[in-house]
Amino acid sequence: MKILDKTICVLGLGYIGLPTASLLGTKGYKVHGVDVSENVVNTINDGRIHIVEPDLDVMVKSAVNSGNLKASLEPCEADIFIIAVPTPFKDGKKPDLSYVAQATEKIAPFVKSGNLVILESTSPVGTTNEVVADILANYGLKPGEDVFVAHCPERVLPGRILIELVENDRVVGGINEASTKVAVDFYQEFVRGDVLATTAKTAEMVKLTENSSRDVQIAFANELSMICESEGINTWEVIGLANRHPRVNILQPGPGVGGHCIAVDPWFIVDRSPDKARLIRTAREVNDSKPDWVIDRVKNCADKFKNPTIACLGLAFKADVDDLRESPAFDIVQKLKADSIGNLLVCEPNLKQHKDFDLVTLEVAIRDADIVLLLVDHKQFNHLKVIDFKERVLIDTRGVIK
Ligand code: SAJ
Repeated sequence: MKILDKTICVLGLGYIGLPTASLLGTKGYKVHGVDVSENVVNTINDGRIHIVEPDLDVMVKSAVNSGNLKASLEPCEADIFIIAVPTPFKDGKKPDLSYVAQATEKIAPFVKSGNLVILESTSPVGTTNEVVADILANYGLKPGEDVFVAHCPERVLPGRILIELVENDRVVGGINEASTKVAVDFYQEFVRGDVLATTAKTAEMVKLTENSSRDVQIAFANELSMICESEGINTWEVIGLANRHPRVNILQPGPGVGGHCIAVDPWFIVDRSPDKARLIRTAREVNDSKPDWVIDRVKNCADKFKNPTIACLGLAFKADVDDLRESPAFDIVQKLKADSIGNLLVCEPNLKQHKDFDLVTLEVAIRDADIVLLLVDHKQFNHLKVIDFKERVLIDTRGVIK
């Protein structure tokens, strides 16, 4: 079958589903995107986007205008179904697979013999078989025989999604060999990186391993920053010099680890192997403790003033995105507000407004501040120099201010 004849139904039009759907639309597939939010569906059908991601607006507009991308609240029949819904955790850091289950239930009545169902959401080991394939089987389908089912975890970095969707290598694991083959053939049609075949369980573990590895490495940097601070040493200088060793490559400390991936996925490993995943759990705990450490530093500084004005620079979970999910910066500012620590001036250049804060410009925030708390290394803050701050107290959690 030629690309132009293939129809694709993408479940979830968020940070992964929308870029994937629009990319496939611009490649010539007929894409039917599904989301639970009417607002998201209407925005996309108008050729607009509801998230901040470089160049995504142009791609969505082009895919919608060509007639290849349509958004809807309901799925329809298709050759390929891609599930790209959230997999957060619930109480007790237990994986919440309800969105995956609901999405599978939703498509199941439309899945026919010969179709391919792909789970792209980052998922605990076993999900592709025990949730997706099992639900399809409940609808009378025979996963692996008449319907192909595979996991192909998304690996794109927010801020570079459209580049990485095409350039990154992809790991594809089916519930059986036939499923792997059909899914590999599909990804090879639009991925320029290598498409690497394995099993569904291995693909699930690979994705969790990637993010846990990054979490452990960032925890090392964060722990180091707390040690260096108590020694009166500049952590960024230490890391910069240590990284001049040919076999040392330490990541950067920050106010904590945020986002919906790295702060979440390691718990999926801990949940299944609580006795063995000791380092992975500790890394999560170190990274989760960092926001409170930053808050204590702010409180110590604030005690030296009478109702100080505190400029909080950045709310997003990382540089140059508007995403506040699991953001340590946002948590810190919320807690300062809840504890009535100073008069807060919040600057987040990637958001026009926020319901909890009256956002101000960088100039206003710095002009009126006694304490400047830099939380995110957005490009708008990169030019800042210590000399710009005169007698203000600086707390730079990202090592940005030169
Ligand atoms: N961070 C640091 N120090 C660093 C690097 C990052 O504190 O040296 C912080 C960031 O500020 C942020 C958090 O870590 O709060 C996560 O940011 P990130 O840029 O490391 O990763 P994400 O969450 O945007 O995307 C990750 C990526 N995974 C890896 O790099 C292994 C991406 O490829 C995945 O597709 C994505 O998770 C995902 O969706 O799982």
